[in-house]
Amino acid sequence: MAGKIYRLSCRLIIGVFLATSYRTHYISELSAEMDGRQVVIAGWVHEVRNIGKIVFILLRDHTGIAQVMGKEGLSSDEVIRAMGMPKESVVMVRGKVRKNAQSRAGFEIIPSEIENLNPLESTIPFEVTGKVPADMDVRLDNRHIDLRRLETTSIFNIQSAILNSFRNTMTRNGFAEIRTPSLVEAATEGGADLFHVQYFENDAFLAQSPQLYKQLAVIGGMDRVFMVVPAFRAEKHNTVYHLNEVTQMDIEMGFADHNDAMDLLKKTATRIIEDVSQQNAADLERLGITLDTPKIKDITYKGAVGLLREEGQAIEFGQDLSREHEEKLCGLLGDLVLVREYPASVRAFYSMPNSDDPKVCNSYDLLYKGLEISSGAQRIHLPHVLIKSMKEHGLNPAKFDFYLNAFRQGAPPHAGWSLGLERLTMKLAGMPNIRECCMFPRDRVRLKP
Ligand code: AMO
Repeated sequence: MAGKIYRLSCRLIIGVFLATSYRTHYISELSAEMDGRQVVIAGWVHEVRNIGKIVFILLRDHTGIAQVMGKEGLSSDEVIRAMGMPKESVVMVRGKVRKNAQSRAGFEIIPSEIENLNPLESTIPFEVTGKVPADMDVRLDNRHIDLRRLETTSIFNIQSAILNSFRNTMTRNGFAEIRTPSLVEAATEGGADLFHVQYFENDAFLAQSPQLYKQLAVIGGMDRVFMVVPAFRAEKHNTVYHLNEVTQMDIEMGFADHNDAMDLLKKTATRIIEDVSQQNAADLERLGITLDTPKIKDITYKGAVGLLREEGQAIEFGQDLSREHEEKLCGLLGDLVLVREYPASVRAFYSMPNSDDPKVCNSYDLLYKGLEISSGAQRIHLPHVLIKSMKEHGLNPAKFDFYLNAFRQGAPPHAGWSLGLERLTMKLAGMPNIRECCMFPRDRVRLKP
């Protein structure tokens, strides 16, 4: 990796706005064509190399690594002082770009000044260079150091591009971004997986999703809304696919059914994959990922059960799909699979029963590379059907008075879905563990940093 300059990532579009008092350029903006140009770069000492007569620092910012020669420009005292700086010292380098065909990037920096901006007072807990691989828990305990690894930066560049693509697609399709509360009085998804909070004299919970609120916005006439929100799941799982605080990218649309929402989900998922593969080419390359945009295969839950049984999997109609089933379906059908019309018993209470087959509801999940990344449904908009479904799901309708009342006051048919940001990042960045794709993950045992 020494001396390698990475291509500009999608975040760095117009250099002129990015200069600060401490730098004129990001490292990825430098090139051999700038031979002779005075520049100021800033970042961390990645490595100090002393090869006989040649001494140099590899300076790293979040865009790449540059070779700063220690032999010329500075006096020998200054060189020695600079070379004595431990790895990960935070420095600013003034100097001149010099074309050098022998350097991997085709140029190097001849420094006139190397300033240590804040001398290290404590040792760095692991090697940022990756020469000595660090355990994931050690990296997560020291996330501010882990983020200095260019691979980690790439994961979050990809995540940023996903969010951007989602927001752009929604805005282009006439959706308005809204905020919904995280403190709620009752479960938004049903079930017992709730974090309890003492809310002054009352009990409250952290929202499992923005579900009820996005529906209220549509009933309120906003028609097309989207949101990016934290969702809190008190699930006791300890798997590589579950977090206890996730980020959901949700939408809800009025005067629409499940088919309309599924069409938009397919369009959005495809668009995100295309955008990431175009805009994050350098990040994907750094992570060793090749992305293609797969065609989406549709299958009903019933069809999926039949297919899985043919393949010798033990599954009965009425059972939810397991992780193994999801992996198998993607193996059989392709990277992107939309499974539709699940049995009502395995779906949330607000899912609309199917008019042709009351055993199933107008719900769907999108699987990507063997993992559920999204789920959604047409919602029940008829109050008497909603009350019946709540009772069948073991919920007390009295707890949902604000929600139920809305359905008695002119609620249009509506539908929506939610994409899990960290799961999607995980699959696009090719990470085996979801914790890698959440900057500060919350799991069964992790509550800091
Ligand atoms: P659901 O509960 O399926 O649906 O959540 C939507 C998406 O969020 C992600 N997700 C998770 N990711 C990691 N760890 C978890 N514990 C976790 N829980 C959920 C998944 C999932 O597909 N209200 C509905 C959506 C809707 O119908 O609009 C809901 O929240 O990627």
